[in-house]
Amino acid sequence: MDADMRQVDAVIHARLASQVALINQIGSYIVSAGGKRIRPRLVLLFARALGYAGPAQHELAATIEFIHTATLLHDDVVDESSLRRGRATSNAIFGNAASVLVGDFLYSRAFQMMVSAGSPRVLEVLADATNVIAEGEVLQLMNMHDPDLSVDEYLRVIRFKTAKLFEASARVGAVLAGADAALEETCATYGRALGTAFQLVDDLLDYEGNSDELGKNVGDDLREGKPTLPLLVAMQRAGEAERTLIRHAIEHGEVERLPEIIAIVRRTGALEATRAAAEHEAAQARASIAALPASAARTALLDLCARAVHRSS
Ligand code: GRG
Repeated sequence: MDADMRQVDAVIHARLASQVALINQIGSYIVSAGGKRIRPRLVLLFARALGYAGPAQHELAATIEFIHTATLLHDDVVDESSLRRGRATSNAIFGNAASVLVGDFLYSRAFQMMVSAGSPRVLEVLADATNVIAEGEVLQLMNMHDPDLSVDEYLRVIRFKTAKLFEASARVGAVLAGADAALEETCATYGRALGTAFQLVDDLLDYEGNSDELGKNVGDDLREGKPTLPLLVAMQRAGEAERTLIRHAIEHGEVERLPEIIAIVRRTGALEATRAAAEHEAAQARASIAALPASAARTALLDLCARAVHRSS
């Protein structure tokens, strides 16, 4: 697997190349900062779990990492974030315009790569996924500063903005291996549940985590007035005065009272509730692939479920 991931990295570096210097500079800045490479790993693991060992997997795994990287560049501009992968964000260093445009380069390069892979089904999966991710971001924008957001609406956003690319990664691995529609759906169910668990933990780490380990600033969600599950649960469980404080912070994006809000979130058990929701999704992911033939790849997919929930970065 490590050798395969090195091949994916080689494709990433090769396909990053452009005749435009600033693209090379920003592209290698964000790519060399690393990242966990979970989505390309999913492509390889599903391909392998279903018996595929052909050459297209590295190219398509890299394609998905490019789509992911493009969304990060755009997201950091939208969120005005200053720290990502333990470094100053690209927007902080090179500015918003350059970040958005290099995101466009990576996104369109990903489409060149998937077209050359020559599978209409892969094209369809990735075109649909990127469209849903964009819908998720717009939905999230519409939900900003809304303390009355329902848990269902919150879950809809995370299934769109995050779980969809996990789902697409699993589907692409399955398509490569020639899976029929039912087997592709099995893999998609895993990806959707794992991606949902992953974002739930992302949202909890924004309150529980530590910026050094996370590589990004904690408290960013509150600063932006994002009503994530830790806050929604804390509001349900807190008394009147504390609920008013959280509502006000969501409405106005107040970060000054972050320590008080973290204390309420902790005391009401909202972090445990968020982790329990993530555990529930991870269990669904595990259950969905229980019937796949036993293999090292399937074991790695099962392990990934635990790692998605019990992580600090
Ligand atoms: C360019 C298709 C396209 C859409 C733009 C801005 C936007 C619309 C989408 C943003 C979607 C987004 C960033 C969702 C959050 C997903 C998430 C949890 C990112 C962090 O993933 P990790 O932890 O990152 O896997 P690393 O750094 O490990 O790669």
